[in-house]
Amino acid sequence: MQMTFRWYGEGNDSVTLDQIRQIPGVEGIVWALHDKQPGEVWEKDEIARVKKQLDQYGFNMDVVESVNVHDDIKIGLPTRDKHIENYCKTLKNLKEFGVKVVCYNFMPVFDWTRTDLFHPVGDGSTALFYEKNKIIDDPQKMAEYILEKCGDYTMPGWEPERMSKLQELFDAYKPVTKEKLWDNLKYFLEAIMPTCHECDIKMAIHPDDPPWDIFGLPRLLVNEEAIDRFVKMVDDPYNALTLCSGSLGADPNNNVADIVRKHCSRIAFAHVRNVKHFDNGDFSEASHRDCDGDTGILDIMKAYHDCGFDGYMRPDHGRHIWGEKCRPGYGLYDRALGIMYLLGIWDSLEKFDI
Ligand code: DNO
Repeated sequence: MQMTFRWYGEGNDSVTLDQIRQIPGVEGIVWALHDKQPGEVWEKDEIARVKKQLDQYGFNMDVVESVNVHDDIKIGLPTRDKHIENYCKTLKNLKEFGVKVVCYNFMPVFDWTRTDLFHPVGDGSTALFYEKNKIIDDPQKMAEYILEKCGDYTMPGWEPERMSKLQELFDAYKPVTKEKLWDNLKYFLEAIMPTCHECDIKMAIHPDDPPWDIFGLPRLLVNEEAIDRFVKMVDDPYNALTLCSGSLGADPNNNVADIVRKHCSRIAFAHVRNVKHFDNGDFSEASHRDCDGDTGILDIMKAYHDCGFDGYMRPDHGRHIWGEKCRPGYGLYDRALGIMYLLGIWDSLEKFDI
């Protein structure tokens, strides 16, 4: 397993590479060109600039999160082929810099969705929170809230340019049923697989977060059955998974450790995050410590270890602690604590025969 840490880039993150270097065990930075719109080609000189920054600290740039997929591809419009061609150009440019895994998602309109980005946990810290009753019929209000709370930082998937055309986007997705979305995902993957082979880059899909339909939009990667379907649909080692324990774990019916055991060979990238459920269907994100949530962090780490997982891993969202001002879920302190917890489990599993 190789431990990594997500960083949004110079001038775009409250956390610095210098700080990340001081967290034990981090080998690589999970990065992206966050100013790129979905569909734009990532040019070599732009990638080289990031590489130079990471090189100074000895970090690898093996994992990109995300190269976002253009809505035309998800909707299945005739213009998708042009966007797929651009996607392949980006993959070829990334290959020049040794990138091995590209994390992406296939969620319509929104990326991950929460109703409160700074919900009090009760101990003075705050965490991302999902209140089921708030996600019913007003996506515009939701988008405005997210954009306002993010302040100067643009959240990937919530780009103000896209959010300003929300109604248009919803209209464009109207004919896209769940089955159509599956077809469009298959079309995309089959079109890019030859380039992935040529470039030795695994495409690692991120599950839908939360793992159910929202605002009437279909969502695909929501449970074990859907993941079974996904890996069989394009049965190729380069068609891989970003297994996000927090996304899948938001549904108490999902057993993430079981999914790890079943699909470990197809998991290229592991996001480890803990979630606490409430009886009414709400959930809150929690510290990485097993007993602080319901995701089964210990079982998940044991499953990865038992399977000999040799992919990339990162702590996922943290709480906001010690007064830190940061991107929602992406501060330094709680994610650094998370890494130490995950490495503590991993090192113990390595050393003792448990
Ligand atoms: C949430 C992230 C996601 C992820 C995208 C991948 O914090 O894990 O936003 O980066 O869904 O495209």
